[in-house]
Amino acid sequence: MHWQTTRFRIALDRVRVMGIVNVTPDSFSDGGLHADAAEANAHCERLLQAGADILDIGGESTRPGAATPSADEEMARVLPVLRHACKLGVPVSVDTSQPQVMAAALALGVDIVNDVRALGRPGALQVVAQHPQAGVCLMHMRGEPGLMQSAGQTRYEDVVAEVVGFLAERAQALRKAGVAAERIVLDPGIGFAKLPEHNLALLARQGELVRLGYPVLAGWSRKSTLGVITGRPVDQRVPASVAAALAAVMQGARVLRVHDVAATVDALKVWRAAGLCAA
Ligand code: HH2
Repeated sequence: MHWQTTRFRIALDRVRVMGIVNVTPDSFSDGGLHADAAEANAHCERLLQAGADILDIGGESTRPGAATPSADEEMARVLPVLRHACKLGVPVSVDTSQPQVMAAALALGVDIVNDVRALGRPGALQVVAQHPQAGVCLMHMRGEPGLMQSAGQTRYEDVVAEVVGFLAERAQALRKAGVAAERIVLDPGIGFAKLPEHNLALLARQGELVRLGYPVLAGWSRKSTLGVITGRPVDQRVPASVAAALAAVMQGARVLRVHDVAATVDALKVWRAAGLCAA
């Protein structure tokens, strides 16, 4: 199994760690820490030293209630950092939902479009489909971040069936538009319009998503469900995040989107050494 992207064909026989670089003033766990380009560039390099396989760079916070930046504002945040990251020799992903930002990032040579709205904004799918081989991560969410945790958006009959059905449809729409299956990765969207019990059901039954045949990306890092389970604030969720990441691997995830790269890489090394799975 592999993930075809602009410059790299990423082998997924080994679990890959995607390090998060939030170039935002307001992200839920690290808002403002890497908000200027020089600091974000330095963070990219730190994550690579810690063992990240992929860098995921975003300029919009999707925490509940965060303000949506304009495309121009988002581009001013991320393009300088993407330009720098593309010189570092690893696959680079842009975390965005705006077609204009996707197009500008792909013009720079960025490898992957990671969209929490699964290319749902008008024009987004076309931007990715027109590119010959950029990778794409399609994530499940309902509504918009501002209101996604409201009661209407978190009511599910069967959350796993709905998420799997939604992602299957989105992947099919991309395939119809000419995007090869090997370019597509799916993500259940932990914490996006979901209560803790929904996130935990998606972990327990992640196999149903894996069975669609696309690689699965899991994003549990520092999320609030881990705070609910452990009673810990966001800056004390590293052990819980690593445990959740390993549980996701056990359930078939091949890419882990994380803030705490070194801790995750160490945990994967122990799993590999023990021969527990093809991690
Ligand atoms: N989670 C966040 C952002 N982007 N992309 C994917 N594919 N999967 C995720 O689970 C995911 C994501 C939220 O985390 P973070 O980037 O740390 O926070 P913020 O959105 O506040 O910047």
